Parts: sequence; C-alpha cells; structure tokens
Amino acid sequence: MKLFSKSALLLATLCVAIPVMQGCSKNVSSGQLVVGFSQIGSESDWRRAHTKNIQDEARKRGIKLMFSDAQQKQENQIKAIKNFIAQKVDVIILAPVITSGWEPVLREAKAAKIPVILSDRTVDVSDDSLWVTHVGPNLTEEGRMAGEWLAKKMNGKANIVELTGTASSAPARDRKIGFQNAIKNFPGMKIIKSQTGDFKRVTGQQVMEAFIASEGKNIQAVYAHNDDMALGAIQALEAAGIKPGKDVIIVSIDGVKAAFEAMIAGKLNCSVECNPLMGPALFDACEKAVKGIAQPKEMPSKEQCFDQSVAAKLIGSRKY
Ligand code: GYE
Repeated sequence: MKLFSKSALLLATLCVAIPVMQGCSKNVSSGQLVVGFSQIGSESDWRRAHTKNIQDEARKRGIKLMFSDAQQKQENQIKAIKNFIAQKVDVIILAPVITSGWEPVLREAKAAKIPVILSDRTVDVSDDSLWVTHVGPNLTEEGRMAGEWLAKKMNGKANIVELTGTASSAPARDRKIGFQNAIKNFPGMKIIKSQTGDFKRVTGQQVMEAFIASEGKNIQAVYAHNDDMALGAIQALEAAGIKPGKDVIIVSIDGVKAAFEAMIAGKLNCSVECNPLMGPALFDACEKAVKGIAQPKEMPSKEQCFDQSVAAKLIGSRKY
C-alpha cells in the first residue's frame, strides 16, 4: 500500500531540514499563497508586535507563511532568502536589518521571478526594480517630529544625548537626519553625544550609563531612536539619582504600550508613533504582486506624536 507520494516525502524532509521556518513549502494542489518572511529578530517590543501581527494576519487569510528569524544578522537573512527561492515561494517579505549588501540576493529572487516586498526598513540598491514596494513608516518624518517636539519643549535650548538605532540601518540613518533637520534652526539645541544602542533596552541602558559618566549634569535631554532604548536610559538615569522625565527630558519613537506606561509614570515625555501592525498592508501588497498589479513604491502609515498629556487617556486603546 502506498501511503505517501514521493513529493509528500520530499516536502516532509524539507520541513525538517529548515527548523527555523514555520510552515513548509508551497501547497501546490490548493493554490494557496506561500510567503517567505525574513524577519530581523526580536530586539524590541515593536519588533515582537510586528512579528505577531504578520503571523496572525497570514493565519486569518489562509496564507502559508514561512518565517525566519535572523537574530540580527544579515547573513542569516541572505540564507533565508536563498532558501525561500529554492522552495519556490510566491512572494518574499524582507525586513532588512541594514541598508547595504542586498543586491546579489535580490537579483537571485528577481531571476526566479519572485517579487520582494520590503517591510519597515529600506535598502540601498542601484536598481529599484529589485523590490516591489516598501510598506512602512516615513522614518525621516518620525525623526523630524521628535526633534520638533523637543525643540518646543526645551524652548530651543538643550544639551542632547542621542541613542541611535542599529548601525547602518535605515531607521538609525533616517531618524537621525529627520531630527537634525528639525533642530537645525535652533542653535541652542546641541547633540553632545551620539552612540548606538542597537534598538535594545539593555544596550540603551549601558550606553546611557556611559553618557552619564562622561557628561553628568550637562545632559538636559535624551533622544532615543526607539522606546526600548529610552526605557533602558530611564533605568540608567534612575540608578544615577537623576529623575527621568523631570531633570532630563526624554523623547523616543515607536509608541509601544511600555512607553505609554512610562509617560503615565512621568518618566518619559514623548513618543512618536511607528505603527508595527502592517500585516494587512503587507499581504495586500503580496496578493497584488502575484497578480502583477502595479503598486506605488512607498506605502507609508499615518503616524503622530504622543506626549504625557494624552498618555493616560489613550493607553486603553493602544493595540501594541
Ligand atoms: O522602531 C524599532 C525596531 O525598523 C521601524 O526597528 C523599525 C524599528 C523600530 O526594532 O523598535
């Protein structure tokens, strides 16, 4: 008696061979959409909400999602993309950890006729036809909103320390540029120290400890490229006997629940929203891409600035 076909056995073998991926290769008979998703890692509350939203949305739509967590390493992302190509997925979603180094693997995807959708971060490639669309925020605009808010709060005068995101990543680059543009008309707004905290709470805390050790009471404001690093900085300030949110004004980006809690506690002053719930927009883009429907290159989300004055009222309605 023949229990399994050869292809079913092959499929099962592939599933075992790629343990980091959920689901397996294309269900040819059902015509189900198969999407490979190369995620950066789980560095922040934002990233965990992003992963969950995409997995939930795939389930809801009956899309087969192959999920790969790169643990912050580009080489793991490249390996995952090569695997997706080998397994002939219909579409690839890529959240690129850094901006450079993607051209060769994206060319492989293009040669295999697999469309690539970029999530949240952007890539620097000379040929824009290597990706279909970028679903995600306007990162420069987020930095600009943070800078504008801080300049107003500080009446145009502050010594600022900056906790930047992952080195060479699009949000670290663009959030810095946006912020600098916003404060350049205020000569009294000075970034006195700037260092990466890798978008992580613990690293943000360590870098803030070093800032405090070298600058001490000179620090009047903190600009963190994400909430997790701001929360780490809050811990460092408290440990040094400095009151976060009062002695030192703190602005960050993301708008996660923990940031709202910190605002309600009076320790964080402002968080600029960056919406991670992009599963629906990403899969809409995937479905259009397989049908060959033209799409705009940028699909930005609408975002705003939240400060302490609205935190208590809005926390109940926050979805991430
Ligand atoms: O702000 C941060 C994360 O790429 C927009 O990455 C994303 C950023 C987000 O880990 O918290």
